[in-house]
Amino acid sequence: MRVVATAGHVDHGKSSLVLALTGTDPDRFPEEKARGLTIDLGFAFTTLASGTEVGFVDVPGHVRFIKNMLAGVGAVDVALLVVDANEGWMPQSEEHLRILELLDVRHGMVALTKADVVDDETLELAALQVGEHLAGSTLEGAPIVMCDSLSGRGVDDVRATLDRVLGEAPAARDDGRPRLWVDRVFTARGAGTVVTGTLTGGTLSIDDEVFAGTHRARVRGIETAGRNVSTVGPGARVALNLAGVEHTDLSRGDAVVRPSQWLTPRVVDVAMARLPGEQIKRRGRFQVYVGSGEHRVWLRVLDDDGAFARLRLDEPIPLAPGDRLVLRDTGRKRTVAGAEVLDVEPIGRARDATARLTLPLGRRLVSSHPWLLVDHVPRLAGCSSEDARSLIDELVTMAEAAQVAEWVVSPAVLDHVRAESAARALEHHATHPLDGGIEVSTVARALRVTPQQLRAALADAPDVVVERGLVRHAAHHGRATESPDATRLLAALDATPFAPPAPNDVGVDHAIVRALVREGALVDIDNVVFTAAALDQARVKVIDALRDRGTLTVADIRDLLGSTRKYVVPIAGWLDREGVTRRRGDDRVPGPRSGLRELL
Ligand SMILES: Nc1nc2c(ncn2[C@@H]2O[C@H](COP(=O)(O)OP(=O)(O)OP(=O)(O)O)[C@@H](O)[C@H]2O)c(=O)[nH]1
Ligand SMILES: [Mg+2]
Repeated sequence: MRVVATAGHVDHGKSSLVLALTGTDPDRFPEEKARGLTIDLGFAFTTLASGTEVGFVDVPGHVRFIKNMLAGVGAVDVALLVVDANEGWMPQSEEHLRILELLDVRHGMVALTKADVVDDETLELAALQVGEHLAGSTLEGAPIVMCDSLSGRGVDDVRATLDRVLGEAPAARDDGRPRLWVDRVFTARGAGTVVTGTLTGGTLSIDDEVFAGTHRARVRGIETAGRNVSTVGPGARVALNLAGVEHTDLSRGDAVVRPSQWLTPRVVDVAMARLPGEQIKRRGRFQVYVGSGEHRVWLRVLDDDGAFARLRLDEPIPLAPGDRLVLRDTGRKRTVAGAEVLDVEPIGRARDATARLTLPLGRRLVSSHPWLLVDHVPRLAGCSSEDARSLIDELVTMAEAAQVAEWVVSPAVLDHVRAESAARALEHHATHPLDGGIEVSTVARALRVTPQQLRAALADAPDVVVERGLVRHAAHHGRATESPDATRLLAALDATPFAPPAPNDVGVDHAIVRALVREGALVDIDNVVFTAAALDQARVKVIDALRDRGTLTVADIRDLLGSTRKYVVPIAGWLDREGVTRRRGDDRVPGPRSGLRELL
């Protein structure tokens, strides 16, 4: 299905043409029928010769209802511009064309209606005049077809031309991120809440969990062109039956989206497209039209040329880069500008924003998000996951970003983190030569990154290593054993291994003792420090003696090691804990780890 919106000045015959094309009068309200004036959006369907199904959104032409016109065209990319051949180009012909242009509608046709009330010459002149007005717009060169909607003359030509235009217009994009801008909300007997709208960006299916406005809901039923379906793709007129939300909770302008696929910003940075001759205050209130909605915004121009602005919305709505907005000056009741959303998560001060907004999307995201989560890219870029992947790959290929674990970072950020980590590690090694390095969490905090980010950044860093939760410089080994103090201490202890002097008496700092204990060169047993080698020797001597004698007393061990009780009591306790010996009364017998299985 394709969706086509009408456009054009009041009374030029939009609704009559939709009726002639579809057999459905799009004017739904008695008041509209009575006055012959469209007030609100109307909807109708038909199938063209090619088999293309078309959903029409018929908009009002009267300037008083421009808000409804904007709601109708917000999600549509093909237009049927209607011009009365007799009256010719009128103010809302112009304004509607400008609006279509600001919304970047690039496909469409013109129907010159009421061909029956003018002579051929007037008709030809009208066509020429319309062609001139289209020149330079996004609809330049669009086909112009004359018709009389009352008698039906030329209506087949309109159909055939529309069929051709739709065939040439690209199909609605499917980015896997459906968004339905709600244009009607009502309750249907036995069904509950129903919303209708134009679906873009992706597919919706029955049972999908969605956000409707700010409410969680579930899709209970889907109707399109009068048929119940279980799933519907982008570029269609859709009615959704929603469970879990009251119709009073929703209104025109809300969007139905899948959870967590969209950011719902209150502040967005945009590129401005001012209409010719319109001036825009540097700061001020405007009405902004997005999708099917009208919102109040506070606008602040960001640069001297007025090319960029920051908009503060009065309520959050799901937006993404590329979304088009229309700005109207409420005081002067005029459409003054369009805007294209560039940044849905503006970070930093407004006056710094311009430099970034001139960058292409990928580089812009990397520069505004120092640690950009890969999974966050579709929301920030307004694209599918596949397109996000290509965007990142391209940045990496162009050396404009690197991917570390699940993040995309600029080379500058990565270099900074690596260089700072190396510098901090070196600094730490200088003051704590015995430490293996500096805690990951300490460095992370100092560099304002998470420990996970730091680890990821350092994983392939050439001169920094992360080991046992510590960041160390690759050139630093941090082995206390290799320091002169350590060598001196170990030599002093080895001189009388089973009656070692206290490290204090050797004049060695306690920090070195701790480091050596950590590295396994020393063992601290109840505040008596032995070398690991001494304890190994003690183990061997005790096992040998047990093999000969079966049991040993503390006094036996003392004699065996040529030491005193002061040292032997801790050694015996250590042997027990190691499982080399086991206590039996005052005796030691072989323990489970003595290797003396025959004596156990
Ligand atoms: N003779 C003639 N009259 C037409 C034709 N098309 C529309 N009309 C008449 O023009 C008047 C306005 O037609 P509508 O279709 O309501 O015009 P509209 O553009 O929908 O008007 P709004 O929605 O209010 O902007 C009606 O009285 C129609 O009967 C046509 O091709 N020939
Ligand atoms: Mg109408």
